[in-house]
Amino acid sequence: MRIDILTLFPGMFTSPFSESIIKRAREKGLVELNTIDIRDYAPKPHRQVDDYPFGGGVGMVMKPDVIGRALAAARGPQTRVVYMSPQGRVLNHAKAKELSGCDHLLILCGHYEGIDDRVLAMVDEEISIGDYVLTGGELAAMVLVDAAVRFLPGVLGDIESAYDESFARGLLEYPHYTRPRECDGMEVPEILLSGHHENIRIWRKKQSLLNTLLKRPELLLQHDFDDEEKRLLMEILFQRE
Ligand code: 21W
Repeated sequence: MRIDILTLFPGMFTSPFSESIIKRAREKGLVELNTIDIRDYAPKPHRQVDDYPFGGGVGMVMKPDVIGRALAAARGPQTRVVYMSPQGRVLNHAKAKELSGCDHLLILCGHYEGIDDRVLAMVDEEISIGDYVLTGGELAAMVLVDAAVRFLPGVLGDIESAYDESFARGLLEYPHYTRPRECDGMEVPEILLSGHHENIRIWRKKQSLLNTLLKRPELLLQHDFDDEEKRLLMEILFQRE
């Protein structure tokens, strides 16, 4: 997979993409990551990338002609163009997975107060990372890249990818414990020490449901319950064992 990021601040991406799992994925050739400086497509001598808003108002607006040239130069025959925007659909597991299937992803980051609205006609979709205001699209693009790259085959080890089925299943994870058995007076649940794998599996499934009910109840509304989950949820709700 190739990912190109169009930004006025390519330097922001240097260390996040040179550490840990993303670094390893690049070294293995699983993803090719490039940043493209939008300013390279602004005409000399001033290299102006933004201008005053028509109709007046505060702040500057990024110029559509400059962005258009940068997009055109980076676009290939199979390119998916995403614009990071607070007005986009909010990123989730399914969208990250979908984008990880693209051959070529081109991500546009805005900065300053915004971008000329005609740029929307040049992109496939707008994606937000949540309902809060950032200073630009760069951090959001890093979040999207991180979430997508970890879906690429070979990026995560066998163990790490086995953990992954939590959001895929639409529930939160069950709680994890390691040594010591007692920490600050808090014990590891007895069942995890029992060696009874089937009971542990069921306990974890129930904890996963309980966790979701308590922390993210809205996830349950969309969840497709299997029979065992229905039974365990009944046990939780009606205190039956
Ligand atoms: C913040 C851009 C506010 C536009 C004209 C004058 C990308 C983001 C961003 C930003 C405005 C994402 C205006 C969650 C985010 C991003 C920078 C609005 C008003 N127009 N996901 N003033 N939150 N943010 N401009 O902020 O680019 S994805």
